[in-house]
Amino acid sequence: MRVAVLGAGPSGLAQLRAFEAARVAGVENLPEVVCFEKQSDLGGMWNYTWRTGLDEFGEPVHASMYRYLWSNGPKECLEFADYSFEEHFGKPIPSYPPRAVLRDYIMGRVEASDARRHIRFNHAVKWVEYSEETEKFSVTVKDLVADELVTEEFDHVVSATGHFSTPHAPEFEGLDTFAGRVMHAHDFREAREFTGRTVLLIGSSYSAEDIASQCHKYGAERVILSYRSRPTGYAWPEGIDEVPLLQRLEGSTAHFADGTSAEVDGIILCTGYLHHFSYLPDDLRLVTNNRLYPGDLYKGVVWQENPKFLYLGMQDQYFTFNMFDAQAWFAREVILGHVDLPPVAERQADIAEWRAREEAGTCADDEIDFQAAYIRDLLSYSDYPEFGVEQQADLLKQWKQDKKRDIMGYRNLGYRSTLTGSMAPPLHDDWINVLDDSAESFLLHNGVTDHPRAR
Ligand code: FAD
Ligand code: NA7
Repeated sequence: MRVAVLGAGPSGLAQLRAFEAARVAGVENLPEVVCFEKQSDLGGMWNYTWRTGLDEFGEPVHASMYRYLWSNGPKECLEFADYSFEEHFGKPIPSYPPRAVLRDYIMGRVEASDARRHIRFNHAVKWVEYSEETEKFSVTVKDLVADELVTEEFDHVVSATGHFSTPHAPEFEGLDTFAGRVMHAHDFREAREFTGRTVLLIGSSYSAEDIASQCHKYGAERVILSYRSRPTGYAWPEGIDEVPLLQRLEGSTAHFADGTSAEVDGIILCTGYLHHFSYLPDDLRLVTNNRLYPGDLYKGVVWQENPKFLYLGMQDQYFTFNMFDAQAWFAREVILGHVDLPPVAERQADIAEWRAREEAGTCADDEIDFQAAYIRDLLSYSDYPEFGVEQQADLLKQWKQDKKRDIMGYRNLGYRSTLTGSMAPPLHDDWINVLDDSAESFLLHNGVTDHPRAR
């Protein structure tokens, strides 16, 4: 049996780890697993690149992360159950590490296993097709270095190519004649571009709030957040304002729905992302908005129309790395035939039940509890280690409150690991003052001296 894993970000790596864990546990007759990754290294979204648009091979740049990005949730709520932060760094570290530190952690678990040898880097998946006749998938990939297309057959395919990469970029009147910089959050890289300037951000979710904080931190004169449905509602410091939706631009003047206007130097569309699968035919392609329980996926993972095709990480996310693990361990059990899939109608009823439960939620705490319940359900199907999902849900609710209390200061706080019981130390200085986000600087300032990145 052959399994193709598409993408070597946290979700794809979780799938490789899941099979590796089975091998170590002595499970026999495991499939051959091949992971295709279009980037030259693993880590997915956590790899930083200065590139935007197309990469050196003409492929769309996957990365949406930017310089100075720090975790926007406590690391205690994404900790791998089988590899704690303390195991990786040798001691407790603060709860909100910068991007490079989280990437180091992701890499650490991979390097401690044999996962890397399964990955074909610089291989972009171009097309996947299922044959009813052979009951196999043909996966066509482009070897970007050799510049040639290759097609191979697989019994199962796991799509783990992420869904925060293809911009959803709506039109606004006057954008086409605006004299300043216009970009989507996907292409944002360097906050200092806006030092001393006024930047308008459209949107009021994670990208908008984080890019606003960044631009403020790195010296933007003014940041204006323009919302469609509701403002973020945070007590922003002076220099960050919230206004209703942009109606039109006249030259560099932005006009908003409440009749106010402002002169702006640049505009960033923080308007979310599309689930986009250029390599899939309609009968395998997930069509959804960004929500906690996309339709057509049994247990959020197994494609209804063809259960040999599976998706990881397609949900909107409170939990991240450990949820991907729970999904990957479940997917492994499905692929190995250790989980008996119920008939199609029963699966459909299960999906409908979860979606009704999601829709009954009325606030962020309900959403957190929903995702925790979803993960708890997944865990009942595999031997993925216990990690205190409900305790982590409580931490996420605490995080919400801490953010509400102090949007520019919440990253100074520490939380207790549900795995090790250790309390994270507070950040060495106020986050707003820490301009160097390198792993080396973070680790040294937070007392981690014997980790390779700190030497
Ligand atoms: P990705 O990380 O997106 O990985 C997908 C992989 O698939 C990539 O390596 C990509 O190159 C590859 N791929 C895509 N298409 C192809 C193809 N055709 N062929 C071959 N390979 C392909 N999460 C947190 O927990 N904390 C945070 O602070 C946080 N901040 C975020 C900030 C931003 C700006 C964004 C965009 C996301 C953030 N996230 C955060 C969520 C983040 O997406 C997840 O943590 C995680 O990266 C998702 O993992 P994934 O493997 O599902 O997808
Ligand atoms: P999200 O969380 O999907 O949010 C998208 C935002 O964009 C949300 O505020 C939307 O407003 C807004 N939006 C969408 N379409 C429009 C239009 N047409 N006009 C105005 N505003 C619009 O995406 P994010 O990028 O913030 O976060 C995604 C991930 O990236 C997340 O995991 C982060 O950690 C980083 P709405 O509230 O729907 O009215």
